[in-house]
Amino acid sequence: MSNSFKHICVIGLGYIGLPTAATFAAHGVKVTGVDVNQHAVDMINQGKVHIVEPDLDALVRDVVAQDKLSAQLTPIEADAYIVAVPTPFKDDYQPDLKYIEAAAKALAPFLKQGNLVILESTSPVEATEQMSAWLSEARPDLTFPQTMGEQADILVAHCPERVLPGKVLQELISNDRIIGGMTPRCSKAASTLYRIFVKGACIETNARTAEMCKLTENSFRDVNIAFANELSMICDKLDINVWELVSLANRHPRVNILQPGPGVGGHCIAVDPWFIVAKTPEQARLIRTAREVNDAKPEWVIDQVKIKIADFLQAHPDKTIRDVTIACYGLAFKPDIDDLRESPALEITKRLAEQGLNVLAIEPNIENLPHNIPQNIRLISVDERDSADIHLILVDHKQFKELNYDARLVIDTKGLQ
Ligand code: SAJ
Repeated sequence: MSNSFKHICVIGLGYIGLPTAATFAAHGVKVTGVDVNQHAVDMINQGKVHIVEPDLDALVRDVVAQDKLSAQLTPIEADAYIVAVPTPFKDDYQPDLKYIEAAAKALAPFLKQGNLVILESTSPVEATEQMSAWLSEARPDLTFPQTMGEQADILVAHCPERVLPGKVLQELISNDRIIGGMTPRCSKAASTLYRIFVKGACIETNARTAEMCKLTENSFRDVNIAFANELSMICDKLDINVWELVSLANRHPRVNILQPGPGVGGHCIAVDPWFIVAKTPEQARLIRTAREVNDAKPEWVIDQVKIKIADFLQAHPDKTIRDVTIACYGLAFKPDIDDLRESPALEITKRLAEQGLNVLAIEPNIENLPHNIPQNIRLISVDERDSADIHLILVDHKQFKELNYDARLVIDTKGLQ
């Protein structure tokens, strides 16, 4: 299929949509980005970014200056649409597709025969078919793959993103891409679109397999991290250094255990496995248990802190809990980034402050603490850490790897000691 994608419309300009829109624009495609957030739209149209991702600011500045990317609040006629909106879960861990529904309803009035609509958001199995059904309801004058197969007017596919925050711009281009069309013709069209910039392989499959593939990748990682986290709690009971254990076990040619930590954060790995559990609760027993193990890890870390506080107070009978100062090393959800969203490190730090401790937060990747956290947390630099009685390592930022922890009361959730 020759490339007939001259103008695309990307709906949702967040951590995935904006880098994708900017990368298409940098490869010569005219891109209209759409977001419901007026602030994001205004920033982008000024050539600025509202999210943090290495090199994204320069890329957006260039493509906006060249008139290749612009942003607005509502969709527009285009050759292809990419939906990259959030897919959270509700209180009962059921997926919430309201943003996909809203995007489908917003773009439907602009559809014309031959258009391709791609769902990029990580989604539960059958979400692509559901999106196509919403489009069809809104446009009874057009035909869609679920009823007309290869003869449909509109092509629909699921092409999940798989990029690692912090390396988005490289991985968008270099990663292999799973292309799940509702029909083979839909897959071919979507492959043609992504080949504009993807240097990895574009591998065609059906929409359900593509949906499940993305959920499987993140569940695989979650289960492996849960295994590591469970080992860390077992090793604590048995007085074994879990990091030494993992590194020794990983010398086996067919063993590759991930690293324990204070819990699993971010917006993907702690969410996506629930989409499998919600669909197949009877079968997804291991996947559910992994989620529960990882979600329970922050509580276990807090219990470890309580044990250390008790030790400290026993050694200092003149002091009470209000005299204890704890330094929390790292607030981000993983090393060497400034992203505090869904971060177990931040959660643990907040919970400790709520218990009345004096909390010093050491987070070299931020300049100010978020507004909504307890007042007794103070942001300090690494050099000021010696005013703390207890040292809690929560993130393996590169700055923390060089420090000496000798002669201090340390709780090390990342194996830096
Ligand atoms: N973590 C550990 N131990 C490890 C590795 C990670 O505790 O050995 C923790 C991290 O500290 C963090 C959480 O897991 O809190 C998630 O971090 P991550 O680096 O594993 O993943 P994300 O959320 O930044 O990105 C993942 C990636 N998925 C996989 O590696 C399978 C990325 O490729 C996906 O595109 C992304 O989710 C997504 O958008 O779904």
